[in-house]
Amino acid sequence: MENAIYKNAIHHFVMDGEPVSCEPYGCGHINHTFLLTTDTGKRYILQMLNDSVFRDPEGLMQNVVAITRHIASKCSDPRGSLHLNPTVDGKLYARGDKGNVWRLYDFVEGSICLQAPETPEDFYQSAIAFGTFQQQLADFPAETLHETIPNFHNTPDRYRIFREALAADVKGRAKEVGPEADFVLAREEEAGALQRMRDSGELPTRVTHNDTKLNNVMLDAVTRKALCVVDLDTVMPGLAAYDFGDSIRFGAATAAEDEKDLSKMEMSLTEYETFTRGFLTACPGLTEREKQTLPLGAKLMTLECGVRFLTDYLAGDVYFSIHRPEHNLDRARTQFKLVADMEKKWDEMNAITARLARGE
Ligand code: ADP
Ligand code: GN1
Ligand code: MG
Repeated sequence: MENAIYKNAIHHFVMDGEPVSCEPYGCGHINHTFLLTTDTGKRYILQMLNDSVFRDPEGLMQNVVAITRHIASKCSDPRGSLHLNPTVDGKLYARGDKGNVWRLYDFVEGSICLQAPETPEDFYQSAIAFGTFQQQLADFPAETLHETIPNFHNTPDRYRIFREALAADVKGRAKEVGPEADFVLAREEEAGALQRMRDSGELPTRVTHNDTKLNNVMLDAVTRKALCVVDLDTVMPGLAAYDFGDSIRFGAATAAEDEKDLSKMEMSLTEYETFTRGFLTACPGLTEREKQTLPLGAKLMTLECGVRFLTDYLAGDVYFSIHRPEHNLDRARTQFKLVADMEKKWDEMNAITARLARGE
């Protein structure tokens, strides 16, 4: 632990016992996450926030505190909400010696976190987790939240940034991505549909998580029931279709987000139905119009994520962590394959959603 980057961060926090180990943990693409264990056996999640992504750590941490308190007030199980540990001087986060922002959560004990559903019930439980999250925050004053990443799911704005990266071509990679760029640009009109409905007020603004990957859900290790959701950095005002859609993008996919063999990548209609049933059960207050837009959320969140991966590939891999040179390009390709598959299954996705929305 002597020379590690967290060395000067740890001593800022109030904790139970003395740290004995601290290891990199999880598969997130953005923050640096460590599992910290003390000599009393207590475990914590220590995180260094990615401050080039999150420019307002103070506002972000105020969001996290307000949201976790609100959720904690609504559930009896202490594992139903994340618990932040303050610094010795009562702050929500610490600054390391390089100015980095660090925070310390209790580890959610007796839990598991999956990269892909092992059973349909796991995916159903993730729908319960994200649906419950949105339901619990239905009475939270959304306007008091800081916008931690402005325009996060503003798909037209993601297109604007993509076009800029394609034109700038700082790494000379544009010549490698012709088919992918064509795929993106051919869908530009439809890509703006949710944003137009948000701007016109046709869809209500809700408090949304905005990063509803399966690996941001904790399940009980024994019962495998939903416990809570983690990764609250992007909780902001948004649309129900964002949270629903991003979950489908990641969890209803038949292959990993970075699978190279695209023939393995499809959107499972069975998983789609499973998730939709869980989400509508846990979050019954959606308007009819919101329910109708859920399939669109799945398609557009997937397209948007592919656009973001492709943009990052063009820009030289400056945003998402990569583990191989073409990682972002591989990720973009899986997302476009998924979008194409959703286009094929579009009528079925809508029929399933409508049937479940009618309670059948
Ligand atoms: P990132 O923004 O990099 O995705 P996350 O907050 O999602 O960071 O954390 C990365 C991983 O660490 C999660 O996918 C989850 O497996 C694990 N994790 C995060 N917070 C906790 C916690 N409080 N208890 C247990 N595991 C956690
Ligand atoms: C990032 O932080 P993580 O790994 O849960 C990203 C999401 C993307 C996702 C793609 C703050 O999520 O928006 O959908 O990667 N988070 C941020 O896997 O940009
Ligand atoms: Mg995460």
